Amino acid sequence: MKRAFESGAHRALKEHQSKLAPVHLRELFAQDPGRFQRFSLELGDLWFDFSKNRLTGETLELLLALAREAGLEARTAAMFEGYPINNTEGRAVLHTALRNLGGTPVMLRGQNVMPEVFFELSRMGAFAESVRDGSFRGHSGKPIRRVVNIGIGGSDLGPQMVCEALRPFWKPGLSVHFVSNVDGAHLYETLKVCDPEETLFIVASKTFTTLETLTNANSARRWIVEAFGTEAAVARHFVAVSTAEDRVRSFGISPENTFHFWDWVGGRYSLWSVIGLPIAVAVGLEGFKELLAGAHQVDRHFLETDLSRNIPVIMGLLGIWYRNYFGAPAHAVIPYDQYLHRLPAYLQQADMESNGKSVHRDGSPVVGYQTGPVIFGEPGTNSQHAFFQLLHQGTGFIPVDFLAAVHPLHPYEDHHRILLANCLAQSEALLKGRTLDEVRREMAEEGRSREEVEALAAHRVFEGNRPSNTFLYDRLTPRNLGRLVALYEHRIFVQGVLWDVNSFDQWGVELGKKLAGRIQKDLEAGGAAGGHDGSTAGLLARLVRTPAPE
Ligand code: G6Q
Repeated sequence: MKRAFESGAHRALKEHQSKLAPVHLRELFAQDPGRFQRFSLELGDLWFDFSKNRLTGETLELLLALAREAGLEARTAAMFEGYPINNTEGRAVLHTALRNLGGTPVMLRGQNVMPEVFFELSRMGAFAESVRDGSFRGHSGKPIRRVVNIGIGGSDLGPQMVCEALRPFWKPGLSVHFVSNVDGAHLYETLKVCDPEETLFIVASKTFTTLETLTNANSARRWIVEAFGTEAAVARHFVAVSTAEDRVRSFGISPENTFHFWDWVGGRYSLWSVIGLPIAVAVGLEGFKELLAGAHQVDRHFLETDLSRNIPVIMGLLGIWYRNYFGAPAHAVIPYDQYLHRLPAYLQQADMESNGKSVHRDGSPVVGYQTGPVIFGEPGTNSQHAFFQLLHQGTGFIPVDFLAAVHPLHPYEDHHRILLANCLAQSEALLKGRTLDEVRREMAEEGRSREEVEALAAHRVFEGNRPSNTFLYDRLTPRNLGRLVALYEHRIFVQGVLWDVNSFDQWGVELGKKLAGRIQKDLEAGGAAGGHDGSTAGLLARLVRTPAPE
């Protein structure tokens, strides 16, 4: 099959882009009073408005043709059906099975994976409930009040983002913490607020070989053993989440305290597995299942809805439109929802580790087009006072996703109105901009002198025509959060298919790890063994010669 970017659909899109590029979004809205309805989609109580994009019905048709050229529907089916689409690691990609609560069989190499999925889910759920109701106790008999997840990357960002998002649903008196960085400050500052008698550590590592996680877990283990004066305490203060049972056992965590998942769950797609244990502890098994149910609804929507009304497909195609036809270097995700403050960080990994690739699935180089953009963001309104200047008036444009809840999960309704007003105002400002004439008129009305108007007017012009999507959901419930995360996951998948890259491997993180091992040896030996570039050798020499401060 030809790649999408070698197809007639691609050539047609390039031509179409050159016609549409000079057209302002103001004109598109003026021409079509039904634009908002025409370019909005609904799923449950989630509303997806993509009308503020630089597109017409024809653009959408052409983008859909590009998706068909890429064989999107067949590739989607292959993922859901357990084909080893992660071809460089020879693995299936079946995180969707983890939220398949209806239990329809999901076959992998002739075996239905659902019984083991449900088995681990119920083990995890029972354990989480025993921590929540106080029946699981620490070594000295006290109930657990703090749970510390030790993991990094996919074994940290997902559960952390979800726990933060669902804070209003946490069980009072029980808190979850996340330690990821090998920088000892992370563990040190976390342990300061923990009492060993009431603390449970979850060591979360798919491979159980990750240096950062094992270093933190060993230090936490020492902290427990020193506090209780016996190794026996480890059994009541440590559990593990992993695919590598033997390594967990050698670390000293028993099989009863180990929760399993499988190599067909990618790290950055694993929050739906037992990697979600901190979520289940914080919000309970029912809350966790609601999260799964929301994601499952999106899976069905993605699989069953015609491409033209398929939310993740449209999200993905819009990203392709800006990245590959307008040269947008980045994509901003701005939740006007403080509870989603870790969502941009989570999506940075999910998207950039998945689609930050420069070879095709068959290993041939990607030539002539760009793949994944930079993903970034911060909650609104904070981001307005930080980097929105560039979004409004920088050279080029960066498409933005706005996310907001219709109703808050806190009592301050007046704050919420201000928050929502700002969210809508930003997308409107990006769309409309402000022309030179409008600036002149406004300044004259403010009573500014002609000289002042001439000196400042150009600085106050916003060209507008900058695209955005807006997601509105009723409340940030576990179900809505599940929906949102799954939408972004499938958006990533769609884009990976169109770029023909493997979105499920991450070879790009290997080299740094390998070199860190060598440099660590150099640091321990007090000097470089050679083979480094001049800068690295120079920095290493400074580090080993610099004595510790008194
Ligand atoms: C995610 C990546 C990566 C991984 C971490 C932690 O998709 O593979 O972020 O999750 O390196 O790995 P472990 O869970 O094996 O410790």
